[in-house]
Amino acid sequence: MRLVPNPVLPGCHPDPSVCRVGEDYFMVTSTFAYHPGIPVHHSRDLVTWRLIGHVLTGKSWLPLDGSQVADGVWAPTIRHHDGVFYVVFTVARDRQGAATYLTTASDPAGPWRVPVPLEADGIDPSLFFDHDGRAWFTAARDATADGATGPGEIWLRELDLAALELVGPERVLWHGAVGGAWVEAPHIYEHAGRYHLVGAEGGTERNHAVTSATADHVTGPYRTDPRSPLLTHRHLGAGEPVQNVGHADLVETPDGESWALVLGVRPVAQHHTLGREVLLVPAEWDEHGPVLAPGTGRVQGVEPGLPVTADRPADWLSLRGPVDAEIAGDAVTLPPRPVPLTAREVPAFLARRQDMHAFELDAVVDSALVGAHDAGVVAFQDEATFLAARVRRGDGGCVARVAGRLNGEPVTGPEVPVAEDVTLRIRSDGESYAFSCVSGTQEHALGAFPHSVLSTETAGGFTGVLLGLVNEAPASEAPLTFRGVRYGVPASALDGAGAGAHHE
Ligand code: 6LW
Repeated sequence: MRLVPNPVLPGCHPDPSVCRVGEDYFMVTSTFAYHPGIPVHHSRDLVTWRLIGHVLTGKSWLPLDGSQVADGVWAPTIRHHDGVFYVVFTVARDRQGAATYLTTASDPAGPWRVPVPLEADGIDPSLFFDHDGRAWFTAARDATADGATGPGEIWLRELDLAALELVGPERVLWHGAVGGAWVEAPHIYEHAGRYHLVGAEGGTERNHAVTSATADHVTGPYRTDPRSPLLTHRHLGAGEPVQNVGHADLVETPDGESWALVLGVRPVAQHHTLGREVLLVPAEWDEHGPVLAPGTGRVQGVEPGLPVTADRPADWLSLRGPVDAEIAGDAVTLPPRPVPLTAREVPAFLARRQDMHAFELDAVVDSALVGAHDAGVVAFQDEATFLAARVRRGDGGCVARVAGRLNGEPVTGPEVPVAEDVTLRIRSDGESYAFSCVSGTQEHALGAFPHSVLSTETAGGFTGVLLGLVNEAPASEAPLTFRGVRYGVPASALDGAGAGAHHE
């Protein structure tokens, strides 16, 4: 088996699901409260993925007003059957499945039809098309088994493909292999006449794991594959560069090789900021079922500092719905909105996933145009945890400063007067976020923070950092253009960036 360079899709792209049509692979991932929802990536080799569209765009978008960042669209599954692409997904509220939807398309790049609700409980819906043409829906929901926490029960019903409705009796298939927490992410596969239910257990943190069960009939009874966990890094210790490995979807190449896409994180000093990323692992089948990462039992191919993604086109995201942004080359114009990043509404915010540990984000603002704006560049984990280098008009002219929240607590840094064009900058070496501004020829440090403050381990949630632009301003203000917007590898270390910001 060749060693693949992992992650194959870096940055916050959790819960990968993949299908193959001929020589083409299509992958979907979770987008929480971000818009547009559910990116569709295409690949010919499972290693290089290119964004071709989104499932939830302006027209079919489900309103996410009021949603916390980590709620919203969770764990889509993509499948192809008889010329039609299917995606099923959950919309979560308060970290629980609240509604399940199904949508279809003839072209995975879109357009996708307006999603239809399915009468289904829980999270992590999936579809399985059997060789007899019947379609089966599975999902994970809370179980009542002793000691279970979170989803703990995988259930199944038939999907009527003409009516797009669940029909027939509901069957509980499985309560997991390793006992306890978060039995989820079910996908059924048929192999050599038997049915294999592959799931995830242990929660999507350090104890995450791939487990499975097997049956002679799609409806069960399913018996746990006693080799479970089939793949986990829970026992490899803190030194292992990839952690939280789980949530697998398997796919076969035209030549009959099997591979799995799984999620995992790449912590730096035990804290991860890039979210859950997509990793590729070889798989094979034996008489008992799937074997993941045969011969090694772990995700390989992760090189520190790689991949470098700066030249990839940005998949720009807004929060909870579209913003009327204009993007022209490296210039981004954001309308004013009086909505702070702390509010569960649609702020004037446009961002891309942080998908490299070390990066530099620059944007130039003409301070003469900054009226009642509070605008800047932001490293955003969620509505309670974000840090921004912002400009606003003070009594004596325009000033730049760090302002944000860490676990809900306001953070502000000292103000630095700026004139005319000002470059706002966030720079990271992977272990810190340093904020600065360049006014004239001088770079001024505005504040630096350890990377851990924006990590999932400290902030909670499970979405990863986004890097972007914000324009908080009364609606009566003019739109603001950020010029020279550049996300890249840092040019040089910033002297003295440690000075400045403090918790209030
Ligand atoms: C996803 C589920 C999970 O639906 O996180 O805890 C959810 N595990 O599998 C969101 O990514």
